[in-house]
Amino acid sequence: MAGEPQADCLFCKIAAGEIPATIVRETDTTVAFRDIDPKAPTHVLVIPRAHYPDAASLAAGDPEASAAVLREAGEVAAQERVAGSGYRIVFNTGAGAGQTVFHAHAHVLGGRDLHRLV
Ligand code: DGP
Repeated sequence: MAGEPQADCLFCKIAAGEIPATIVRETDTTVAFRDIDPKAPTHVLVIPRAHYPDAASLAAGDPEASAAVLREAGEVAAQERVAGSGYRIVFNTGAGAGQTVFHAHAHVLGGRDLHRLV
């Protein structure tokens, strides 16, 4: 069923506490944790607890969780003190765009000059 945890999903396991991660924020519907391979001083992933393979399917299947992910991305930026200098919220969607984990997630990137980040 749409949104149900998937046994073979890395980020479902992080959301369930079965795999350790450096968690920076949690809500009833989202978890935010530091990326294992950071591309900026602040590089946090925000995921919905519900399993959807990418941001578009999340938005279609659970608009409230989709909005919560965006809201939490902003809260992470404020908490990490990068909101004032500017930051990026990135949703890689599809393998051709660099998506490697097929559980919807927002990258929150900040703390350095991001003009040349594609
Ligand atoms: P993407 O390529 O957009 O699917 O982003 C997946 C990100 O997930 C990538 O930047 C690395 C990160 N990542 C992969 N495995 C782990 C893990 O086990 N723990 C954490 N914290 N991050 C992970």
